[in-house]
Amino acid sequence: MLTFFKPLNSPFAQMKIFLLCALLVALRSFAVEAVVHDGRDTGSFGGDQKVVEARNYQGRSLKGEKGKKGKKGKKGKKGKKGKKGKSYKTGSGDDYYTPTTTFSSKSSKGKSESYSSSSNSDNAAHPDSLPNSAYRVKPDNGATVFNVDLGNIILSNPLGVPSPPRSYEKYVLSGSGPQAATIDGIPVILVDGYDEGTSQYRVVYCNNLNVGITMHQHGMTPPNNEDGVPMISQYPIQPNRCDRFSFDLYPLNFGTHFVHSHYGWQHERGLALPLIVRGPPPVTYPEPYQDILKRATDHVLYLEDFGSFASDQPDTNEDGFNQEEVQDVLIAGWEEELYGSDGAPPFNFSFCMDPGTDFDVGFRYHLANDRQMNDPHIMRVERGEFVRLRIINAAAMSSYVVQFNATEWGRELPRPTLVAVDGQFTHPHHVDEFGGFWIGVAQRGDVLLQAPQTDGCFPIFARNAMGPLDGIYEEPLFNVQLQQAGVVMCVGKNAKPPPPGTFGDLSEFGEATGFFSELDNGMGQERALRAFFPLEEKPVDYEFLVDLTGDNGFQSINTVSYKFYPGSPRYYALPNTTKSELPVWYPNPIPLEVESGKRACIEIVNYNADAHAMHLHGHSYQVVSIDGHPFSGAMRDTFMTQKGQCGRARICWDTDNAGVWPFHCHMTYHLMAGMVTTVEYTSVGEESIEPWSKMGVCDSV
Ligand SMILES: [Cu+2]
Repeated sequence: MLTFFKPLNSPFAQMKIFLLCALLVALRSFAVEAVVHDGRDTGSFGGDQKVVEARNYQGRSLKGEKGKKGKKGKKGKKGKKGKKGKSYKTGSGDDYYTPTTTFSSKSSKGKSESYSSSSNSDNAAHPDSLPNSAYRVKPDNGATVFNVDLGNIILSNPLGVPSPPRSYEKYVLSGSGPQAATIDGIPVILVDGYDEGTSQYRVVYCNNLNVGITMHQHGMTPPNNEDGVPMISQYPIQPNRCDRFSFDLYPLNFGTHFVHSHYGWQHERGLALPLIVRGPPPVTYPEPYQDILKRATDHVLYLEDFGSFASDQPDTNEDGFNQEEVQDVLIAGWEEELYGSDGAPPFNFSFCMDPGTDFDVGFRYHLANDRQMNDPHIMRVERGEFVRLRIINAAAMSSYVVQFNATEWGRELPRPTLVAVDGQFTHPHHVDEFGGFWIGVAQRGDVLLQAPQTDGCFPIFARNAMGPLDGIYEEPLFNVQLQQAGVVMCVGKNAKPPPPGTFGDLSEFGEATGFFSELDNGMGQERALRAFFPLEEKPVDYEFLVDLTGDNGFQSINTVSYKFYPGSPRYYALPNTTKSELPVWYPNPIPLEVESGKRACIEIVNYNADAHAMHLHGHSYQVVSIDGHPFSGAMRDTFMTQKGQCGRARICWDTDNAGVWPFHCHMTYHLMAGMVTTVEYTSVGEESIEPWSKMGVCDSV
């Protein structure tokens, strides 16, 4: 399985591969030019020279330059058979097929994405600029295919203000095949896992947009080259091409996850969907929950925020598709503080800020299962039916508290009970203990319910966990009663769903306490959760300190802002490098380096006024202490920090999945501003790894 890490035997062979890659890259650029002249705008392109320079830089090994030994020259791509690298093929013949869905007329209109309207020129050379040809990988028999298109969503009542419905552009996914399903009105990737033997994730994504995409299986633990991060683990899937993701699933992968693009702003623009791996509950799980898990029906509560705007300029991003405009407003504000203005001195962001009472970014809409609360999805269940409600927070910036408003629940399970977070079992936890289930950005939670024994309809609300408002915002901009989404559960055949508008607000709830601060309920819940399968006792091999520094958007980790491709290196701290010398994409200057088979821990310290949803790719970690108080907390892939005051949390994991794995804030505007680092394996057993070597330069041409 790890053969693709194997180094080539001779430096001469490596050189040949490198030269071949450089040649192919150069040829590719000519083809791209032809596409541009054809009038199709598929992004930004640059000359051959710049593209090859970027490759050279990559191949040169930053680590080697820093004086670390034994890692140079392991760049070729070898033996990655059966992996998704195969999917970019050229030529003709049986390997290719014409998709059954045609290009949507919208997606070929030439609307292209840009990533920062003020810095597009920095991205002139896009190494992922491949010719836009009609080649597609042929799915295996029985593979599931998901098409990515540009569609529309019709919404009304922005911020609760009655208004005529209006249409917004939003990415949509539609699938067919054994792992495609529709649950509660939305498309879902649904995989059956088995206790004995492995099952396989086998999904082909077809890109019908005119811009590259990547697809990240959030919460999965695949081989590194199936991770879906642009230019770290894969080339973006080019327009009118498909890419296959195929990897084994194990019992620890059973659970509730989601898939989202890791490219630019695409996730916030709707390029995401639920991923559910079903499987039997642990045989040791306590009763009656184990039995109820076997009998429960799967339902989905899928949360998104939509229509971002800069909070102090509410008219930004009016079409819902111009996140760059919001980011530019934020950056201008942060830079003013950073460099000082109007006689104010420059602000030092590396000290412990007080918890923020406001948000940089607001949202006009909160959606549950693609719908607003004034016209919610109706979830039909039988009297006394057991429901496993799989809650997914796919929002860009918003955290929620999910409240279950039935006055009485079933007899065998009289209280809604949390059994898993982030796809990992916890000890059963009654969610009413903290006033609902608190779910941070990118987190998931599985709540067991038993429907009441009498007919009726009741809402399940997800309220934006905004924090104390302190009268900062005027209604209706941040009317807390309207900052919510939800579904309506209707029990029994005779229950009549409410007319649209009936559940447009939630009249009864207390002060909108925040998720994040010292005494808030989200943090209370985190402290109360206990992993059902905690890490084994083991000495710690790596202790990392990760300081979240910077203002609400001048985001950095240990004072370095790193960005994923194609974000421009607007903020950076590559040692001894000026901006003009940077290639368009470059290795993380300060990764967290580990070897395989070890125990690693990170102490996260949040200097920042805002909270952050810290997500590690490719692993589950355990929350083992908060503010210095040790406990056997939940296994997670995303931890929501406290706001400000240098709140601390410690997470630990086993280094059992080699590769280059991002560790980043999942809140879109923080991520895009650079709150990213990487965990990089330096060896697998006896072999050393050159990070960046495994992406497969040649595979993609
Ligand atoms: Cu953040």
